[in-house]
Amino acid sequence: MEMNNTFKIIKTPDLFEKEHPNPDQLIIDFLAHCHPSPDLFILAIDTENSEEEKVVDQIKQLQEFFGENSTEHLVILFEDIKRLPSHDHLKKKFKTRLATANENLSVECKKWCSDRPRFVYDYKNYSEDVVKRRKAALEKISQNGDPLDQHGRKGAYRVTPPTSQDASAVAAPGHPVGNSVSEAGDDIFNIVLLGLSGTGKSASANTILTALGTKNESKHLFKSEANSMMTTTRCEVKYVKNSSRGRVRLVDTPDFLDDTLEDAQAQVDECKKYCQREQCVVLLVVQAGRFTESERDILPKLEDVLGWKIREKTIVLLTHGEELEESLDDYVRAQAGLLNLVEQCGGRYHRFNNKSKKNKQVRKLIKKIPNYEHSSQF
Ligand SMILES: Nc1nc2c(ncn2[C@@H]2O[C@H](COP(=O)(O)OP(=O)(O)O)[C@@H](O)[C@H]2O)c(=O)[nH]1
Ligand SMILES: [Mg+2]
Repeated sequence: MEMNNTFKIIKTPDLFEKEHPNPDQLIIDFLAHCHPSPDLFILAIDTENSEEEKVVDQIKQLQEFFGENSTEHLVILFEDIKRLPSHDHLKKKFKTRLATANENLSVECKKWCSDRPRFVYDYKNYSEDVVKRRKAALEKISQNGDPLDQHGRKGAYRVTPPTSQDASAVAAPGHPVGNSVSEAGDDIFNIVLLGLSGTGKSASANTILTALGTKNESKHLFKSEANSMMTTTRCEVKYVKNSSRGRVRLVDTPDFLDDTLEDAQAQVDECKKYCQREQCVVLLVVQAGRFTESERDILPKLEDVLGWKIREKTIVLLTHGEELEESLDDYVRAQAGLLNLVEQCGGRYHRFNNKSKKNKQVRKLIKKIPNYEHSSQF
């Protein structure tokens, strides 16, 4: 960030870390450190991970975090660019720059910063207010001598004090993004779970996580409890890579129709980011055997709250499926309110038994996702 011809360098932790417990916090911290906007992004790529599709994957993730035009303010730094002539077309495709790490880097960075208009982050994904509050909190922490930023604790940001020697640079780490091959457009498919408290949203998210994720990914489950109090009070996100095809983002949510939900608007805003994506399915979770009066008009109520017609992308997911004595079809048909809900969702419904470890129920669910055959992730 330019401050009277001085520069601040921010070395980020791994922004692409799939198992980070709170990926949004990583990005908010990043934005807080370089508020109002970073001037230059540096994506450092090591030779081992310089295959084109891995590089493209990271570029696209940066675009997802910081907007399409962020690549115009990006320098991709290779250990030796001369050995990678095939990457040259990336310059044109993403309007970005490629460079080799060398001792001229600081001078080069200055030049790169000065030869185009400033990058302006649009604060679409995260509100500027949240970022400013985080900025104030980080400043307080660093004044109090907390080692968070100063000593580069693993997973933390490292910020060099402003200096006129250094070039203005905000460095994104060159970290391999697994083996996922990126397809055209956004390569993440979003599965958003909505519904009343206690219906089994978190448990269902865990069933999917366990079926699709690697052993490691399935270790970090959503919190799901038999508790009449709301267990999930914030939107929570976890990623699974789902073999080598692409990533799936699971979004667990609190009960948006509960009047006692704190910070409700912020939670709704967070959720909207995911369910408004093209690549998205909403699972409207209902407990089988306990369809309540208040769930009769749950769909229009949720659409009202979210300001978005989710029904085209919604599957009604009936949990506690093992408790049904009749067939699922019979059960749905026998209840006018439930049948109406299912019909509003294009007739899509599915049964889950979250106490079962069988992956088949997840595979069958995925086949019911509208246009699932066009989703490269499955
Ligand atoms: N037997 C059974 N219990 C379930 C099922 N799904 C969820 N539960 C239980 O229902 C309770 C509430 O689930 P939770 O996922 O926390 O609901 P949420 O508030 O919608 O996230 C937990 O005790 C779960 O173990 C299911 O399919 N079968
Ligand atoms: Mg929950």
